[in-house]
Amino acid sequence: EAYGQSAKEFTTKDEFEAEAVKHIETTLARSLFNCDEAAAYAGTALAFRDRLIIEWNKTQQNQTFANPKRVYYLSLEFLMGRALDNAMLNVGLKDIAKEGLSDLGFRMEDIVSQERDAALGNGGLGRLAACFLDSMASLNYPAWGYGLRYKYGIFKQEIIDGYQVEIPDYWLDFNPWEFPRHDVAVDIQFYGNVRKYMDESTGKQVSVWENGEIVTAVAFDVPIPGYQTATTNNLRLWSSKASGGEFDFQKFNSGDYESSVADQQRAETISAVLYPNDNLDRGKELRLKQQYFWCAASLFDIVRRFKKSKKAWKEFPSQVAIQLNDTHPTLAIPELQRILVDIEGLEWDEAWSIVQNTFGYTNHTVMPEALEKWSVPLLQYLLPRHLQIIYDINLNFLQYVERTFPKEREMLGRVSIIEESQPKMVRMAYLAVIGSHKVNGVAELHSDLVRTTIFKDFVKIYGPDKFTNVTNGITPRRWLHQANPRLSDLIASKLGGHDFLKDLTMLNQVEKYVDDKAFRKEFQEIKYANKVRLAKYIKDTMGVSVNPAALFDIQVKRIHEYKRQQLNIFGVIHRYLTLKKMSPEERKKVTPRVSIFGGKAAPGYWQAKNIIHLINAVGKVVNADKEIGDALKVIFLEDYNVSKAEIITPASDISEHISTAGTEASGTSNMKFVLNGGLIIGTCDGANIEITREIGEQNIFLFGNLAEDVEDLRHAHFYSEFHLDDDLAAVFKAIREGMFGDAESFTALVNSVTDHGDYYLVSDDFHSYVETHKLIDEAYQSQEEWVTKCITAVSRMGFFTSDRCIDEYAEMIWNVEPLNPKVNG
Ligand code: 26W
Repeated sequence: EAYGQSAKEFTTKDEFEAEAVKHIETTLARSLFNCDEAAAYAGTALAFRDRLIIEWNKTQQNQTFANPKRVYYLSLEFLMGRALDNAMLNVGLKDIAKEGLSDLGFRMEDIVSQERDAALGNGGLGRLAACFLDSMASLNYPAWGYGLRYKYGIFKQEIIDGYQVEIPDYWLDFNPWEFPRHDVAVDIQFYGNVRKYMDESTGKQVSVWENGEIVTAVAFDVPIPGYQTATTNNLRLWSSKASGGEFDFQKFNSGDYESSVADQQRAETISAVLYPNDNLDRGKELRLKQQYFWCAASLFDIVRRFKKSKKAWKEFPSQVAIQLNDTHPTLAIPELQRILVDIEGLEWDEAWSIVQNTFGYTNHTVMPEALEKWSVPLLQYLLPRHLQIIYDINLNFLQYVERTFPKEREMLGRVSIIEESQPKMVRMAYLAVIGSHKVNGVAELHSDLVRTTIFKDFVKIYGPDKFTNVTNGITPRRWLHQANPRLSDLIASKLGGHDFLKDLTMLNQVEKYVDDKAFRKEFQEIKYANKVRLAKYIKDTMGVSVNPAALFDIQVKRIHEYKRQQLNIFGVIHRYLTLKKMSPEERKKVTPRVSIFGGKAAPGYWQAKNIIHLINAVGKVVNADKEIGDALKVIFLEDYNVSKAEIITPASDISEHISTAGTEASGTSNMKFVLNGGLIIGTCDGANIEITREIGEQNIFLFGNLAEDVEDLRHAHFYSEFHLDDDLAAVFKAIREGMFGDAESFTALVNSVTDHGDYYLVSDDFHSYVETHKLIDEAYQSQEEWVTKCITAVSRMGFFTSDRCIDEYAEMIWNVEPLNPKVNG
């Protein structure tokens, strides 16, 4: 009610203008005479927000009335990016808004880019959650997202003198897309002790968790509109505040003002900042507090909603499906058991069967350093009752294993939730497996590795059916239609409209036009225009001119040794050395390249920061080398995020997905690049394998060793004599001799390959990588064949929509159905 009272559903340009102007003049209290782009953005956003609210309220009413089984997607990260463009496209009134803004003297792109990214995530896992929300709404699933409302999202990255510098991302000063629900507040307990007593009337032992510290969770709701449907779902983000209002008034009145403020700040710290580690578990107490705070608030909300229906507890799993996005929300398992047993008074076994039938767990990584473990002493201190429940879950489980496999006693230590280390640790992935009815990986190879490595024993214990695969997908609304409207419209012109955005398998009809001259020309022109746009962005932000006719070679993702940006930059250095040896005539014949990098390193990940430094140092030398000119440019784009990805993704000729085989669970940007008419160079890893199967191996550049050989190769680095590939040795020599400045700062990076076992197998894959890049240069020379590959690949990407993915989850894991959005006002 703070933002004006009437929520008119505008449908024409004039009505839109009237709404936007009304918001600018009244909600923002600004005169149209000094309406700048920020105000125009705010007015537009508020006008569209009004539209969303109407649909949102109807959807929630409809869901309450029909009371179907709902999906709850628990994710500590939602990497949403911007909301306005998405809202306009989903509502279907972007063109009207564009004309209206133009009347007011603004360009749509300028207005849309006023919005700050909602960057509540690190990388793949967080962006996947955002794509899933889009698909669940677009397919009319009654679904809720639950997350944390971080005050600071992922840090902003600046590159200063070639080094990453982190700037806090305070993003909430104007956020029209969230609605505080001060009436939806849940008190969450930490610390304290457990008192046990015998209930005389029932003869049952009762546990009471008491004397803890209370923090209040307040809900902030974000509407999630589906594409061309009335369904508008809800993303509920929890914010922490001190319980009992602003201050503890007792302390305040007794003169202890400081400690009253300190309590308040301590409470607010819980939802203050997103942990910026990707694929690394550091076991920090505040992170555990975040996890419990969010799980407990979400479960309270879910249970409260269920209880309104007055159904019996055994119906709970028929009404509620909860998906755990990695192990981060695993505490929801003992928390639901605690609610059912300690608060609702159910028998342990009945409660446990409800728990198991409610949860599904998605694993996103098999790398040991990313698997969460919490120390027993920390859990004992912070969540004493949960630790007891975890021990009881473990006892029951181990007794079952012992009964079932009496001859395999050595298995017990391996599968125990408790690792017998010093201190003892709780293995969250095992708890997640034991507490769920389905466990899935995110691409076929990854799901195979899940079954054969980290959860091998559990496959034996539970049978193979508990473990399954759901290959990741991406929303074509944001990643094709919004990021690349011209390509979307070209496809629509051949397919009789934009229906393919709701059924991406229709893309296969594009293959008919692969030899159509006009279609090919238009396709090429679109790619070129997207490259011109990126070139302009590079010029504007970095002052470097790049030739849009050069081959754009892009690697944008979190910086991590397993993703091997170091392999890429070593390859670039090799290219530079090769060019330097050539005569000017020879050099003119090579395919000109622009090597583009982007991505953040976790602030404490020193080696990743070295990689960023090397890329920037190489860029500085190469880009200033007059002899080289357009033949090679090296760009590190600052602060890679979702909205930048929308500019970068459509502009690639080649993108790099070159992780050590068996380490990248799926990858999702690989799908985005191919859908946008770029080819990829990649290892046989994650979803690259399924992309190859779909688009054909003549349309992808695969290289490198296979996952099945990785173990032996690592072993060989330690036990056989090591001889470095000549080309890679020359690259290292150039680095050591200071060709890119300060040789010493790159020593560790080089040594990780030469002296420390080359864990990521850079040297093993280098030759094959360089040879494959030569094939790419050649292929790019014959543009006709290149375009054929690109168009063919696009037409075969239908499988990788997150709509397919969500339908698979709904059918195999959640057992939920879409709910028709009745438009009944
Ligand atoms: C505990 C620290 C931590 C934080 C984040 C550990 C692990 C993570 C994530 C699971 C990392 C992540 O984003 N994984 C990526 O998930 C994507 C979506 O499934 C996959 O496409 C990527 O391959 C995978 O790296």
